[in-house]
Amino acid sequence: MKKVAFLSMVMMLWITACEKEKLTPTDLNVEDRGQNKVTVCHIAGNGAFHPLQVNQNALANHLSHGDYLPDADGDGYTAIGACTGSQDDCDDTDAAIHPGAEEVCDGIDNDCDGQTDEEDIKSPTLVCINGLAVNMPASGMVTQAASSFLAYAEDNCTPSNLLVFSIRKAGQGSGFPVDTFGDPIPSVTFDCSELGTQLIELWVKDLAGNVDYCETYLLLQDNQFVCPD
Ligand SMILES: [Ca+2]
Ligand SMILES: [Ca+2]
Ligand SMILES: [Ca+2]
Ligand SMILES: [Ca+2]
Repeated sequence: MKKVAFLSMVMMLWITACEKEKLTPTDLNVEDRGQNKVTVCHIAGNGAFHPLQVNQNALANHLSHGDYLPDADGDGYTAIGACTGSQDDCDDTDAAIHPGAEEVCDGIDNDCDGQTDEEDIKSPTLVCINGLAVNMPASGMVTQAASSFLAYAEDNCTPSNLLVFSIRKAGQGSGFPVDTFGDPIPSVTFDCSELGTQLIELWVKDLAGNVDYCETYLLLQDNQFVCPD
């Protein structure tokens, strides 16, 4: 009996000692291990990646063998398709870009929601020229580009060269003019039945889909008597 009691005591002491030594997951940080550990996506023999903790000084070696850092830019979000972590950093080379980042006007999807500059709710500024006089050519048809009615356009977000323009004869529809394919309409065409002042709408759209329009006119003249009386 004495022997059993003694052994039990030894066991208890041993267990207590072990409990003291046991590290909780929160203790398993860099300091306690005395060396810098980093998580890599380690490539296995079958080509699959799985997370692996490696020593900092072995990192270069791992990377050269096909492993990669799941959060290469260190913003706390791992790359889309990474082996571990949030897997939602749409640009893992730029720490300013990640879910929850502020969306700013820069032509980039800053917050990784799949939309670019979606905070832009301001319509472009658009100014038409004050009318355009055109003489009917021998063909009896005049096609005028939308750009020929534009004086000035600017947006708070979309660069001017990325603004989209479209045109229609006034009163022949509403909203941003599109053709049957949904594409903007680049020009308007007039014939001999439309001599005189013809109102047109010039429309502009920014990358966020905000639109505006201005109205001006084409004065169609027939100085060379092309059109039948
Ligand atoms: Ca990242
Ligand atoms: Ca990022
Ligand atoms: Ca966005
Ligand atoms: Ca942006």
